[in-house]
Amino acid sequence: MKTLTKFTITLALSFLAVTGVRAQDLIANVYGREMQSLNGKWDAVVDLYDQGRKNRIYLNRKPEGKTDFYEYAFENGLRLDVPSDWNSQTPELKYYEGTVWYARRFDAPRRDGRRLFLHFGAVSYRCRVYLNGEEIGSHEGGFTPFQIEVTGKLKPADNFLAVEVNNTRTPDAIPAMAFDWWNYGGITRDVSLVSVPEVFVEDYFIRLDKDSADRISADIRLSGAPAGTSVQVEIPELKVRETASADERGAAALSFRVKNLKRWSPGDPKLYRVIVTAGRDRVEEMIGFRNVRVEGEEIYLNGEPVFLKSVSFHEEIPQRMGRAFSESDAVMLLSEARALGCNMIRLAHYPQNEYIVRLAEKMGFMLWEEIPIWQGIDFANDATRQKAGRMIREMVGRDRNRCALTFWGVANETQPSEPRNEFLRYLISCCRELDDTRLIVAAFDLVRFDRDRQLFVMDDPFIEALDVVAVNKYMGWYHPWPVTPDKAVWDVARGKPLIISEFGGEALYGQHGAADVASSWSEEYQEALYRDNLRMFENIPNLRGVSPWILFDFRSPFRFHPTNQEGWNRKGLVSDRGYRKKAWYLMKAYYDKR
Ligand code: GCB
Repeated sequence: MKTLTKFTITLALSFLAVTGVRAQDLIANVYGREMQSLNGKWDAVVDLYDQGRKNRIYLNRKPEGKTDFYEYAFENGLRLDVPSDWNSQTPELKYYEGTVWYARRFDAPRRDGRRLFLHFGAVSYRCRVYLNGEEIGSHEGGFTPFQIEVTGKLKPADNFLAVEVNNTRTPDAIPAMAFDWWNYGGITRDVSLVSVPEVFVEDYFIRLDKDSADRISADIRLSGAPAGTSVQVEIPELKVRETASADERGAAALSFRVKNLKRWSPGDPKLYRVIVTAGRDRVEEMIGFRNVRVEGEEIYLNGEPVFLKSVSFHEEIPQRMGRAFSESDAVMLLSEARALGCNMIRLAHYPQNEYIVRLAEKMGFMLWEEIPIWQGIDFANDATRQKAGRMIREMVGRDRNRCALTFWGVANETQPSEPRNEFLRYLISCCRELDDTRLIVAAFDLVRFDRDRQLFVMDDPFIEALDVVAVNKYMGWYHPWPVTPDKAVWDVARGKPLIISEFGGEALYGQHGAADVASSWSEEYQEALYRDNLRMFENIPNLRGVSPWILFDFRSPFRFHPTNQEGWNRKGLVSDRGYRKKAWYLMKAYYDKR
């Protein structure tokens, strides 16, 4: 009995230790804090048979006696760049799905009165983190950040940090077993050691109230602060300096009116310097203010109806055949979207790195952000639901101060079922709990042509739970036209705004051929298909935005054709080498006219 109790306690404690990291609330605006970058070359060990944990290689032991030996060493072996995926760094890892250990050493000179957190922008897909031989946390989900407090755990010099990263696809994961993009593994985003005072501003949510052009609300959460600690919010340009006291949980709320506020919009992406102070902590960042709402079939931005001229891209630099991770990568992706004339980006199909989100906001793109609930998700699995809830909270928590964020996407191409409905309702409630100012959207692929009514229709009662309905529809590519495009009339989700969140078809850049045969994979066919779809859009009365699939050709194991695809999805308006295809010019002309 005693043993059992001890065992239970040990188990519970180890569970706590492992999940402790998950419970860590995110520190808002990590890039606005004092931090030491841990990016750079890390040592790496490829662990195909998952032997590393059993052999405790994170201890990085060296032989001491004559008969002492260890069958590993981190030094003098593979070196991998962090951040980056591993697949693009050496040919042997191109298709690798499994475990890779990363390790590096770093110094952390002692400073009294500071708390320290390891911050990972993203690790794909799951990981365990070990510091100086001790497991300190774990995380699942390849596209959202996490942090682990390491106060008191660091030595002034030569700390050994090891990360066990695994990107094996599993049925209970998000995404699950198959998805139409590359399964990049690795420490794919920035790693840093964040330093804050003992009492610090852990999180804040500062926004314009949903229905007011001049009332700002600020919810602030302090860490380590006694009740009554004073919190201050300043917006110098608006002559705002407001204070409040934190309660016993460290929470403080403010609500105040401002004069002469210029609201953020794609045409004028105005941002204000906002400073939050509490005790010795002071954090600042650029924040914009705007109103978004839906009424009937209209989407309003700052009280004006808006049409979404969107495009999607993956977090990938096609020319490098690897994940995008830096600010200059963000410049490349977003410049091409700007050239196309877009006012919005659908960040497909997962939260992309903060450089992209922050630069998009500065450049004036509205954003749709989603977690990878992409077909094939195990909706009946409670553990998967919990995972999705955590993921969506991490996404909303990271980006809710970005006014460019207009839509939280909860799903892409799901089939109706009660477990699905319950799962998605849960995700919506997670979003709304953290943020009641955005619109909730999901993309469906269920639209069909009703021959009796001669109309495109969709039956999925779940749309009632959404602010905006989105449809992926590949007319002319996956679906033959049942009528000519001018007669293709839609009666879908009437009463709500509708977005065509994907449409298009594949073309190999530089391949020319018949404009009327998909199998030619020609630029001419893709261009004709775009022309037809744009014609059909005139017959969708509640259409409030379109988002072609996709800006760039992207790598995908779904795509086997040996000459036309070679492992690439060729639906890009721009080729893998960065050349614009004919359809790009048509889309550009359409956006210029709207
Ligand atoms: C879709 C998916 C997208 C795919 C695309 C395609 O409906 O949402 O992720 O890449 O179709 O090219 O088939």
